[in-house]
Parts: sequence; C-alpha cells; structure tokens
Amino acid sequence: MRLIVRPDFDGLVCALFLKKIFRISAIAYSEPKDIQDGVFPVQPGDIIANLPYHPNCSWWFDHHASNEIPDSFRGLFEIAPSAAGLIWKAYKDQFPKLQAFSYLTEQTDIIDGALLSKDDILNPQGYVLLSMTVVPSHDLADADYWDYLIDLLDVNDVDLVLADPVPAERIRKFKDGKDEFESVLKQSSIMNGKVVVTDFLSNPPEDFSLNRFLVYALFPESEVSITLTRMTDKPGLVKVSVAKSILNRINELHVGFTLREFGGGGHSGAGSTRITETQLPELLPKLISRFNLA
Ligand SMILES: [Mn+2]
Repeated sequence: MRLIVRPDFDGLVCALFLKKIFRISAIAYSEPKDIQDGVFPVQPGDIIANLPYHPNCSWWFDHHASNEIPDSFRGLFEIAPSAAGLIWKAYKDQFPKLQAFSYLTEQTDIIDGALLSKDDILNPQGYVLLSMTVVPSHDLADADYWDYLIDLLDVNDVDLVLADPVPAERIRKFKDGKDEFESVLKQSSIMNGKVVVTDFLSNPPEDFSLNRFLVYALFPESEVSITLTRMTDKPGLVKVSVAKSILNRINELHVGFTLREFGGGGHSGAGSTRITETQLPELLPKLISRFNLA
C-alpha cells in the first residue's frame, strides 16, 4: 500500500506509526490543497494521513476540523492536536511496538497542536527543534530528508536523533540562520490592527530557518499572523498562511472555516490557501478585516 502524508512533523510521525500497522510499500508527500483539488492522483489502496479525505483512498487518518466529512470511511477522524496522536492512541494496544513512542507522541501533540511556550519558540530543544527543520512549504522538494527522518525517528531516542549527522546539519543551518531570519521577519512584517502580515514575496528568507512561531514572540500584541510566500514550483501563485498567535489566544474566528471562503482550509488555529498574485490586492484586505472584526 502507498501512504500519502503531509510532510510536516506530524505527517512524518504518522508515517513512522502507520508503517508499524500497515504494509507500506511507498510514501508520497502532498499538500492539502492538491488533494482537495484532485491535482494529486489518489488510487484505491492508498492510505492518506494528516491530509484531507479523497474518495479513492482506502484508509484515511486526519484531525483537521475543516476536513471533516459526513460519509463513512475506513480509518480515523477526530479533532485532536495531531494525527499521529490519534493513530497512536487508537492502535497502541493492538500494535505493542507503538507503546514505546509515548514521548514522541506527546511532543508531536505539542508541536502540531502549537502548544509551545515563548521559551520553546525562542530557544527550541529536542523534537521541537527537529520539527523546525521540517518545512512543508519547500514545495515537496525535500522528500529525501523526510524519508530519512521517518526511518531515523524509529530509534526513539531524542538525543540520538538530534546527534545524527543529517538532522544535525539542518539544525546547525537553522541555528546559523536564526538571527538573519529574525531580521528579515521584522523587516517584512507589519501590524494591521490585530493582524501581523508578513510579506515574503519580494524578500524571501534565505534558508531553512523558518521558525513559524517566532513572529508571535516578536509581535506579542498580534492575535493572528498572515504570511505571504511565493510558490517556486507554481509561478504566479501566492501561498497565504494564516495562523493564530499561540502566545495570545484571544481571537475566536475559526481559521480553517474562514479560509474556505478563500478557497483554502485548515483547522481552528491555522490554515492556508493559494491565490494568484493579481487577486492579492483585493483579497488580502478582506482576509485581514475578517480577523480584525472578530
Ligand atoms: Mn497534523
């Protein structure tokens, strides 16, 4: 069976766990929108995790509120901090090999559920630090690294994982680029009421040091962040990522449902959509005002 996951930290841990439950012959990576739009070809026999449902798939595991479906399906859906956590809880008794991964599961819930503290953001450690090297917005070009991490996480020892030369090199780059990223982030961000908008279209950050929560530590008064990035493999399209501050949890608007009005989706705290660059001047102010009025 082929497994299709979203390549964020949760998706990689889903892959690690599902490999212990199913006979997985191949792992493929997709962004949610490509599943929703039918751009990513899903075939009978495929298992989908941490991504929206597709009618062709045989099994589906997800936890994003906006992806809930009324039909019946094989697999699991529940609104939860992470999809990996759902899988772990549901299968650990039947598949005892999973039981040793309680710490990884707990950390994945913290990472994917954005339950980090200001200190975790400014000075990440352990699996939180590792998760900073897994950036799905790199246009699926990093599959070798994701494959490697799925296998490496199986050693189930955070110190051994971090000491492995492959992630260690990414972590070194992440740390080296941290200050530069912070300055680009400050230059590219502006407060619009309660919303901090980061425009990386003309000045994209150089490297892999994309700490997606740093903006909240730098703009503590913000309730919501909107980040604009260019999609290098899809010219003319802008990825609009919206997320609520994890340090200032006031805004009550549901990000995923709100983004559905703009052709995207996500869960209550974070989501994304893609729009053409020409639509941006019209749609961005609308999106900002939806959150400012909340
Ligand atoms: Mn997830």
